[in-house]
Amino acid sequence: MGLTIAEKIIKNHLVQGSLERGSEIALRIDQTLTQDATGTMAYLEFEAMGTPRVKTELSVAYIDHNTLQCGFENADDHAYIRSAAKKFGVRYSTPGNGICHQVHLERFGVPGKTLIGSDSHTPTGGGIGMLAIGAGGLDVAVAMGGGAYYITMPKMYKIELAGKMPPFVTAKDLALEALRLLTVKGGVGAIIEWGGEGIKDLTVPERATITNMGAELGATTSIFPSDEKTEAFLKAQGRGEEYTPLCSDEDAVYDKIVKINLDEMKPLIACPHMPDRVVAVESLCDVTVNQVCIGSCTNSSLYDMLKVAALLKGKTVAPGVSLSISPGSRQVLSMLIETGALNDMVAAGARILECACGPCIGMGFSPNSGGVSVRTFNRNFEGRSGTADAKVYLASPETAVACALTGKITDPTTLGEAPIVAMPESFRVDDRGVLLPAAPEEAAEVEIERGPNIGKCPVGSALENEMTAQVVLKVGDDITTDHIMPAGAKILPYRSNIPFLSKFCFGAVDPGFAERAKATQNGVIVGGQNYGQGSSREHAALVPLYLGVRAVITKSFSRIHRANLINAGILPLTLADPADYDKLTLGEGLTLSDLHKGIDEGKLTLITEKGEEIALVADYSERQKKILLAGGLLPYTRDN
Ligand code: MIC
Ligand code: SF4
Repeated sequence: MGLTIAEKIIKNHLVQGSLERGSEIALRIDQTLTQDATGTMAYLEFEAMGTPRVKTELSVAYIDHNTLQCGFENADDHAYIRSAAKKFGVRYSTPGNGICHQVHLERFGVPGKTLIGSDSHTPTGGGIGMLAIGAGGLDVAVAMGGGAYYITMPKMYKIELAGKMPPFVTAKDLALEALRLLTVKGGVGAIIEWGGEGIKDLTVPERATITNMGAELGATTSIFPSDEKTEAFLKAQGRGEEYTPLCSDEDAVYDKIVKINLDEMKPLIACPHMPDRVVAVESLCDVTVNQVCIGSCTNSSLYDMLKVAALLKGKTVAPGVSLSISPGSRQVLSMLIETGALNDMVAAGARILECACGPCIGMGFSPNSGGVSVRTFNRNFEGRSGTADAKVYLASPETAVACALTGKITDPTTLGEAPIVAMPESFRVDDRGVLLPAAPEEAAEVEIERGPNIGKCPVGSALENEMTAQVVLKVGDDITTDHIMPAGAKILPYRSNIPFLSKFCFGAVDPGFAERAKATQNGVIVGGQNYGQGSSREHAALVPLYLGVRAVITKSFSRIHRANLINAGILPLTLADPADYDKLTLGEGLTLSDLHKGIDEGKLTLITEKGEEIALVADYSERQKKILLAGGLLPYTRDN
């Protein structure tokens, strides 16, 4: 039987298990990345494991999320990460050097290698033919220490492109089309390979836009072949020797094949507040726009920025519209300066922001009350922008410019000729923004800088055999990690201060939750479908752990969040019959007996205060069972 691209990479990195889909596999990890919002905790966890140096081929710590420094907190986190990176053998990408996924693609991504990152958009690396997967910080810490990364062998999906994209239809529209067809749950448990004639023309940055938003489909990762376009990109980055061709076999087997005819595509836009609420831009033309934001790890490449500059050249942003542009990396920014493109943006009225995540994670640039913001980003969850009642739409850079120029949601095809931008033969390579770690023989002398903002990671305790608990929260479908543990400028600086963060847990959903859960100390959360989608932040598990949450019972979970709950020692359980969701009520007492046997057998029975019995699925691998019994991955790793 032939193999898919992902299966070939997995086969080369398998340390345990087989290619049988649905079984647990362990992978050798070549590269890791962290960013600053998840990185502080990840390096604290790495320290707690007691390994002196990373064992990967390459590990990079990026500073890109918490770049607003309104007090000492973020700067303290950066100093901690910089010193930990220096000591443990990790490269440190300085603030201002760029967004982790953009910089990693430019400078470090290698076809055929494995990468895990403590950020859900790590699959961006699939654009260059890597097997790149988002994970919780603790999983990344384990991989840095040389441990394998465990996942369920995913199903294999293929999206086949035929035809040619019409003018003003872009890679972003393709990512949105995939979301329209498959929804935010459509990729769960699968790796999506993009193929067909239609991919031949797509450059690496365009492919990376598409693999980036595979995260919104819930996919384990997405991947493109490594071909002439990949080779050209690597050569232009001065890394031609890192190229290897990679494609799937003719007779590779897919669980699902989706076909998209590019000729029929139109510019698309995702409406508030979910990335899969996708419609044609032309259907929304009367909506007034207050703000436009261009950038993020989805659309901040030089390719995107040059198109934006060409469309803005000689024009003026509509009165009343605030346009921000954040180039993805210092390489992109300096090339925009060199080519004069930056001036075209500035002259048109754009507000140029730092090369960082910025508005995407609510780090500044929150819209006005009830405002409409059109963004080239990947997520438009309610409240994520920092303004609770803002309406955020997601679109391509071309559509974003059209909206900025007219002040209304506007189909970019009305702008006239589509800009044609060529990829440069060589990028401006300057790696001074990445600091190298200390040599191994000097590492012992490096002092770790621990300012007052650097806290500790909470650790769970061994699982008892009987649990009496109480439903402390009941929520519906599609709860995101932004609901569970919000981000934004006010809270992000406290990612290593779990007691402080806990005050905001589920704040926008139920302001009384944190106090109630903390007082109960044996809480159960009840959720609907796709619970925990979105970010990889393990804080969405660590904070509930701190608040005494012992189990989460849902109709279904997102992959990374479920793994984070297990790592934290919280039981993720699913309802054997989803209709039983209606039987569980807030405040109700619950009993789970014979837990150890139930976990071993994969099924548990819950007894409610009313005396009803509810069957639960406790479907864990042998390793996950041991982790849960030990009270989480840290105690498990320590004990083993
Ligand atoms: C996000 O886009 O939500 C983030 C911020 O990049 C997160 C990571 C985090 O919460 O720190 C992600 O996608 O994993
Ligand atoms: Fe940063 Fe936004 Fe990308 Fe997350 S999605 S890594 S916040 S740019």
